[in-house]
Parts: sequence; C-alpha cells; structure tokens
Amino acid sequence: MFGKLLVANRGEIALRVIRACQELGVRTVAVYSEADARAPHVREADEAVCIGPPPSRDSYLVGERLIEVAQRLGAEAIHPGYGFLSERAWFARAVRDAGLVFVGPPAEAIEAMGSKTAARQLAISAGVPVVPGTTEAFNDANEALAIAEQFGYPVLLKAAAGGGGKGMRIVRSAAEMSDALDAARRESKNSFGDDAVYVEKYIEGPRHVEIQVLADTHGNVLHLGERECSVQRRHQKMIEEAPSVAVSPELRARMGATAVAAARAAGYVNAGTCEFLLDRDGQFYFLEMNTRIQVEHPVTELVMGLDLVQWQIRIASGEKLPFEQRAFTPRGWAIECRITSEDPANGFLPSTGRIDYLHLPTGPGVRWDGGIEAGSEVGLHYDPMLAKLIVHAPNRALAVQRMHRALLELTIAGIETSRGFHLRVMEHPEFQRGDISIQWLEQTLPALTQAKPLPESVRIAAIAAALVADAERGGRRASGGQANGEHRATQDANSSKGSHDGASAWRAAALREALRGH
Ligand code: MV4
Repeated sequence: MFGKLLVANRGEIALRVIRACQELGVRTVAVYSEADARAPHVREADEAVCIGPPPSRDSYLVGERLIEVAQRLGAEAIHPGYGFLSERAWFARAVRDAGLVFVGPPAEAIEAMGSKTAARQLAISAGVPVVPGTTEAFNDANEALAIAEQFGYPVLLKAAAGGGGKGMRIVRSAAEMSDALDAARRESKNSFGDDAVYVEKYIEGPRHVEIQVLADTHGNVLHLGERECSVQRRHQKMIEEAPSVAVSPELRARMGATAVAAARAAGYVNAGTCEFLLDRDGQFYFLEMNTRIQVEHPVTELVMGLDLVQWQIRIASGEKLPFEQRAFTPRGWAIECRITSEDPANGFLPSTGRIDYLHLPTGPGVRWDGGIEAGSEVGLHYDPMLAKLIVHAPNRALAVQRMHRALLELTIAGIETSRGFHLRVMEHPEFQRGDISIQWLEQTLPALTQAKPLPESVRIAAIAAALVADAERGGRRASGGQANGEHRATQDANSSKGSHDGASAWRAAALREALRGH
C-alpha cells in the first residue's frame, strides 16, 4: 500500500478520498486554491499545499504543479476525484511518466472512451448494444439527412468529442436538420474544441441506468449492479438511487455482463461506470463510459456493502479483487440527494454567501458526504454542489421516507440550497411510485417549485421567525432553562398528524430554530 497520496481535488470528494486513506493507513496531501485556504479538506489532510489563485484553471487544473507537489512531498499516488483532471488522458499519462500512480484507469482507456464515436465502435466490436446510428462523424447536412431517412425521425445529433449532453440536438423532421446541425456544431466547438457531430436514433422516454464496474490489474472485472439517475435537470443529476425499480435480477445480470464486456474491450482498470438508456420495452443501449469515480458512488456502496474509493486505491497499489461476481446482489435501497447552493424558487440560480449555521441529519441509515461547515464561504469559482445526503433503508418506500426525515433535520442557513426542492420530490406521488423517466422533472418542475405553503405552516413559520429574531436580539426567553416550555412544545408537535404533514414539518423546523439557542 502507498505511504502517501495526493488528493487532486476539493470539496466533498477530497474529504471522501482523505477518509478512505485514513482507514487504509495512507497519509494524505491536500492541495488548495487561495479561496479554499480554510476549507475542511485542507484541515483534514496530513499536509496541504496552496497551488494557486481561486480560478480552477490557475489551481486545480494545473496538472504539472500537482505532479511537482506530489514529487516534492513524497506522495506515490494521485487521486483525481471527479471533474477537474479526472478524465484527462494527458494528465493520467503525465502522472505515470513522472513515476507516480494515477488512481484511475490507464490513459489509453480514458482516450478510448473519450471519443463517443470511438467508444461506440469499441462497444459494437465487443458485442455491446448501442443506439442505432453512425460511428463516424458526417461531413454535411445532406449526409445527415440521408442517415436520418435511414433510421427514421426523430434523430439526435451528438458531439463526437462530447458527453454529458453538451452539443446535443433533437431533430424531428428534415426541415429542422440544418439549424439543429449548426447549433450542435457551434456548441461542440465551444465545449470540446471540436465540431464533429454524429447521428443516433432518438429514444423517447427512456430511463437513465448506469452500471458500476471495478477492474483490477490482474484481469478481474466485476460489476456492482446499477444506479438510476431518477431526477435530473438540464443534464445535471439531482437524485440517484440504487437499485433501479426498472431492473430485475435477470436484466441486472445481462446489463452487468455487457458493462464488463465494454470495460474489458477498453482495457479498463479501476472503478468506472457504463451509462445506458433503458427504453419502455426493456431494451438497453450503451451510451458512454465514465472513466472516474462518480458523484453518486455512495448509493452503490450502501447497497453492495463495500468502499469503492478504498478499492480504487487498493487496485492502484496492485491488489487483487478478492470477490466473486455472485457475491454482489443489492441489499435494501439507497437514495442520494445532491445538496447544491442553487435556489429552486429562482430558476436554480446559484446562491453565494457564508454558511452561518449548519445542522446535519443523523440517525439510522443516514450518510452525509459534505465539504462544508458553519463558516464556509460559498462563492462562484467552483461547482455548486456542497454535499450529498444519502440514505439506506430496507426498501424503496422506507428509503423515500427516511430521506424525507433526514432532509427535515437538515438546516443550512446563510445561503439558498436545493433542500426544499428535494423535500417536495420525496413528497411527490409519482416519485414515490418510481413512475419516472429522464423527462419527468422537466414536466413536473413547475408544480414542485410553485407549491404554496399551507396557511398553518405560514403561521408557524412566522412564530419561528419571531423567536429567532428575539434570540438574535439577545433575548433568551426562547432558548435555555425552560424545560416545561420545551416539553409542552414537543408534545404539541407530536400531536399533529404524520411526518409527511406539511404543518408538522414546519412546526419541527420552527421548534429547532427557536430552541437551539444562540
Ligand atoms: C440520448 C437520449 C435519447 N436518445 N440518446 C444525454 C446525456 C448523454 N450522456 C446522452 N443523453 C441522452 N442521449 C439517444 N439516442 C437521451 C439522452 C438524455 C439524457 C440521458 C441521460 C441523462 C439525462 C438525459 C436527459 C435528456 C436526454
């Protein structure tokens, strides 16, 4: 095992990697920008080095500097986390060339999966089903029209260099082709520096299901079942779960074997994820492979009972996977909500400021993977994801209830967050039934963000606001030393209907705010 590892990231994933290292007995080096000097990941690591000014391109994205720091401090490996340099083949190669270990796949595997057209070719040659379409970029609109005629409308134009939804355009008829092509080209060029576009048949109303794979350097490739990205907005995932309501044990085995075949064909090592579309008839199609640890990896950890980040590090140090495929069947249900500094009531506008107060949910089956604390400044330099709230329960209905309960316990004061949005999703009957597709949110969003609070809730909120204001003025009447008052208030809260009752939720929040003291 490594003696020391450099964590080339920030926020919750940097902390996640540091925690894995602590449990493995590996010392850690954190890197940070000037904006992150007092961030939790800096404090929790054994050593920390400032690598530049706040903009990522001058700090977290300067690969040579990260490698130089690793060498100078005697770290043997670099964990890239997700985002930043995690899927840059040149960085994986530079780390290797510097005599260090990249905790991730070989540069060649990142390259093989980086081009969507090359990945499709690779998948086809490995017998993996892909969406009908081309495996090469076309040259002009006439060629695109001929291909669309062949597959039938609607078709989807996609960036060859792309992924994650950028440079995508739906084309519903020949008349739309020319404009859509120009737009897709422009967006691809801007996002990836390459305007090559190819065509796929557009699959209507699919579900987004992905398979976690784990491969060691000894030729063992396993899959750890599926996750479903149940709720997403403009290609940003918001809620993920494992397993998927749409995947039977038989389908899991088939999709898993397919993901393993794709990983083998790419010479894949370490943790990776194959993304699929699952259509209404149960047909699945390989979309792309993410060659990194993903944000949503905890839901797989909880239902499969292993630590994926620790296994990433063990694999990178040459360890052999000691598992057999049949050891992996999902146990219970896990759901993850991404807590972001975005205001759902305001078109998910980013919110900035100081986190004045933070109360974290705890109790049975609750996990918080966060990168913030009271006093943290949330700015605009980095991704708005502050933390992930993850729950595990015996089944989906109980997991939804548990997530609702945990979200009620969560208080983040000082900035707007996605918390209220997640509460309303957990309360939604269609979400509770699992009756959702990729498009569910776009159709349901207005109802979720315009929900009016109950009159009773407004009254309780007003009382809470008055109590908090009073406490802030220095009055202590609302807080300590009033055992009777507290007891009476608690009884009162319990007498209201159920945990899903809006008024009771407000009442609990009001009590917490009023009684926590200042
Ligand atoms: C598709 C599709 C329908 N048909 N491809 C979007 C992100 C990228 N990974 C692929 N995406 C899609 N590809 C065909 N042929 C629908 C989507 C899609 C989507 C996929 C995953 C997660 C969210 C999505 C939201 C809209 C569309």
